[in-house]
Amino acid sequence: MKITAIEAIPYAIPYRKPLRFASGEILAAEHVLVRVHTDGGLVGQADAPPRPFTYGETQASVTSVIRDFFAPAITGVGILEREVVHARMDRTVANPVAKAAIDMAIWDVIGQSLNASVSELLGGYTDRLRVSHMVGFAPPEQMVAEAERIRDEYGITTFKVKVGRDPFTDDVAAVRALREAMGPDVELYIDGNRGWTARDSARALRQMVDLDLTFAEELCPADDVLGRRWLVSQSTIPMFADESVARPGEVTRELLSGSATGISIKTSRTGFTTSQRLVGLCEGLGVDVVIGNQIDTQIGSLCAAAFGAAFPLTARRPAELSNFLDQTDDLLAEPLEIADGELRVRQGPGLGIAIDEDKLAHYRTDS
Ligand code: MUC
Ligand code: MG
Repeated sequence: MKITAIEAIPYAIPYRKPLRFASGEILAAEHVLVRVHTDGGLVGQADAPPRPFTYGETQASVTSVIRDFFAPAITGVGILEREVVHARMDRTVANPVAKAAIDMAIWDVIGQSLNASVSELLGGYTDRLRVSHMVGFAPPEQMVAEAERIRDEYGITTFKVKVGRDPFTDDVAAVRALREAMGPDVELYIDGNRGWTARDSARALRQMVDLDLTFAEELCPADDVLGRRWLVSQSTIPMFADESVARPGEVTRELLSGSATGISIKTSRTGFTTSQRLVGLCEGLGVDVVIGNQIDTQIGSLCAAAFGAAFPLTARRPAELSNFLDQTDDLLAEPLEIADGELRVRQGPGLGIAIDEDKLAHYRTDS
């Protein structure tokens, strides 16, 4: 079965409330729905969430690089020839989110053609994941109210707290308020999106040493090479790399240089094919991972869940799968559900993505 065409459909769905963090803010899901058509009549689908502040891609660039570069390069390639697809796409550097969506849509076709779920094809370890919820910037009392609502409505007890403002006037107080309000039984970890310096990170971590944080993610930029190693060498909790590890070589560099001790895997930026390699790399090195969220829609969260549930290493920790809860609407015909703190993996064939075509017609921005 061969690829005959690739569609890149830009759309916009507003969020109920903005998600704010150190490197940016999200007010609407201005994403691109990617459809891979084949001569067998099967169509694979995935979502591309452009993040200009992280990888430099925009909705317009994702749409045009797919239409003008990737579609011509891989039309005619067989759906099982994933390495050919990647070799051809990699003639164009960067553009991780556009490449990842094409990769996942191809896996969707493969699953459909075999009448198997992608999660089972990848590894089939479990059928559900515990969920971690991301709490964005707001005054401490609002952050606490959000975490309490999410715990009470969805049974989620793991929270990733966004930091990266002024640690000593804003962030430490917010994390402390969350721990005091939620008690010892919830799990808390922090994500700085590169907003702090290594020096302030060290001081802030000392001030939060009694708050039982599980780990800290991307507190300062990877380009602060020695600062980050210095921070890792004295931290009492693991330091995870996220946006600094968008490629396998970057994972190796951050881990072996001692600049990080764990990594976030986001299917939105490494698809399934490369994410699979990252799991092998981390397993071989004995390094912990978290399934991260790139402020994904239900389609993106469904893909992250399919991948996270496939392997013991990725299923070990609660996965970040709940950002879609803040969207006013979604393209999935059958909504994802989080109950008792868990999300069940959608069964196939493929990824099990059914799009509500009326909603797509309503939200697409190219017609
Ligand atoms: C995260 O983990 O950093 C913020 C920007 C982005 O691309 O993902 C988020 C969450
Ligand atoms: Mg992060």
